[in-house]
Amino acid sequence: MSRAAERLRLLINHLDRPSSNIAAAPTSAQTSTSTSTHPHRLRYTFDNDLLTPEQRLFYEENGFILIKNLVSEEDIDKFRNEFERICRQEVKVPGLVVMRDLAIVKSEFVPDQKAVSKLQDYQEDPELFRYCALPQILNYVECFTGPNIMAMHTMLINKPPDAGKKTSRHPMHQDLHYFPFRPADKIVCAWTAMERVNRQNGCLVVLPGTHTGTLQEHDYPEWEGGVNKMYHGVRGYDPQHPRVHLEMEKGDTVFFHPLLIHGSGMNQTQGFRKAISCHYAGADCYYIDVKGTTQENIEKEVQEIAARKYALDNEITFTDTWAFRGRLVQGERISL
Ligand SMILES: O=C(O)CCC(=O)C(=O)O
Repeated sequence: MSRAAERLRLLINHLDRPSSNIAAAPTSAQTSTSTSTHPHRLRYTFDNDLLTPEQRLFYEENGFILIKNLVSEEDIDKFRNEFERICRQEVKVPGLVVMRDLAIVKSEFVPDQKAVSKLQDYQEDPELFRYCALPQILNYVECFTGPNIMAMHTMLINKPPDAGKKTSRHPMHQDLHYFPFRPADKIVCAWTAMERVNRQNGCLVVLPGTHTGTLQEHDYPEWEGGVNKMYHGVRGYDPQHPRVHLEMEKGDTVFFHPLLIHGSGMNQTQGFRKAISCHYAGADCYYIDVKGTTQENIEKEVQEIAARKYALDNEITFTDTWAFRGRLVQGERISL
């Protein structure tokens, strides 16, 4: 047995014991949460010789892993530049959805590009889409999805300075709520900080270990200042669950499971907090019918938006909206 395999065997044995004292710490706070005494073997990761046994164990237990300094400054500056060009309307990207913060869009005093809180579906922008195909990102993604990889959902998030209504917060949620494909364990999000992110400018907040649970009901939270479009929040999670604030430097990247409960805080600075992200899925994932499930509400909302956007009376199914956006980034397109 190789040394790595031997280490892995020892770590797996360790998983057979209660895991409350694991504190592999690429993050800013206490991470371990599992109180289960049942063994949960390596279910969430594949071995492609990139993740160390400790990193695999960390993801298995916590549902995320943070990799420092993964994307170069040069690339991030190019993505920022492209974002600014899009905001100035110097480039028109087919299918791109430009989202505006609820509070800022109502203000008469903010120049247009400053009102952009998120670009969604940038897959037709060659410069931004380069992010999704960066080899160093895909090497990690493969540990979760396997070798055939689809980029399913792309975003550049430009969290604005909060205008006093707390609308810059992103409610706690599970990304799987938005996805009509499975299995969840072969889906992963890569989220890269485009500058230093911390608690002041609204870094990501995660509830470690929640990826081992099930998909919960989501809906718009009842926030006094209102909630941005499509920002559904998870109902009924445990507010006492330990939280980790993912403070990151420019280029650091976190990979996380689609059942992991996460959100982000208010931006209390005057700057725009930028991050670029992509959700990947194994190309052998399959679509499911969400009728009769907790995802019916998001299906309805997405279909209404798609019908308006493409002027097609409900002819577009929820599945179509994903099949149409998905792009192969490695290997072979199979069932997505
Ligand atoms: O970048 C953020 O603030 C949160 C992003 C996020 O969780 C999402 O868009 O699903």
